[in-house]
Amino acid sequence: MGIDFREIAQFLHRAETEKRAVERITARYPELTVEDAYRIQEELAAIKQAQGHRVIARKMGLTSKAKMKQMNVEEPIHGLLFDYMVIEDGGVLVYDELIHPRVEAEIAFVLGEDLEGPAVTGAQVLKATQYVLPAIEFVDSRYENFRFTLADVVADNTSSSRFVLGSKLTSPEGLDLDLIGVTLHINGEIKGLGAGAAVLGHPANSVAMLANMLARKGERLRAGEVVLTGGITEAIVVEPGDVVTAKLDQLGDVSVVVK
Ligand code: 0L1
Ligand code: MG
Repeated sequence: MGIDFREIAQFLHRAETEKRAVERITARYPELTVEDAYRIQEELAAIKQAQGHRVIARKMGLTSKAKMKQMNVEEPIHGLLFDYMVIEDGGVLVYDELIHPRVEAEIAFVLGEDLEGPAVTGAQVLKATQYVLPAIEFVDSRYENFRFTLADVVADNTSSSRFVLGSKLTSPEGLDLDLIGVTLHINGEIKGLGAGAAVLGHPANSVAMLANMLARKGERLRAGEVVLTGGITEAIVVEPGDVVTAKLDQLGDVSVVVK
């Protein structure tokens, strides 16, 4: 008998709603492929949508060379961000709603035009982009100790949990997004830093890759979509009481309080 993708999606959904870390699914199903994992991610999305949640953004993950090397993978991954995951700039992350959150600083894109793969380039992305803005992402793997294979993390909707978008919208025209400096502060102390180039050489390449990956299943990115392009800093553990701020050169700041 084949693997029951729906049952695995329900298992991961329960782990998220019950805030309980679980054993990675590939311990049970070592034969699970990344393709299977995207099918599980789709089932998980269907469960959330059936409960009334809406997809409001997409994300790319594992977009830095360091993270790809660490995971021994050659390709980043993509996931979906839902309405219940958004926190307003300056708002509150309720720690008890999550399992063991970690924070990343990112650049988000808002598209002004559709993008359809399979051969979208970073230059085309920049032409199609209306705005870029600073973003914070909290990843919260549903797996014990953040230990997983590529298939596990894809099935787990790429550890998506909460995200914050900055309030300043900037046209990408004339900006070198690869050279944008980023610092991630916790309680006023710099805990991570980097530049836009940490994301596949240029964050626009991340959006291009997403459009090209979606083309494999006959999907495209649409005008108005928001895409978080991937962590520029490493993911840092947060605790209740932390004030988290990401500062992005020319793009502005975005912050959130952990309670
Ligand atoms: O957003 C990301 O780059 C993370 C993807 C999943 C890996 C993790 O949970 O750290
Ligand atoms: Mg991320």
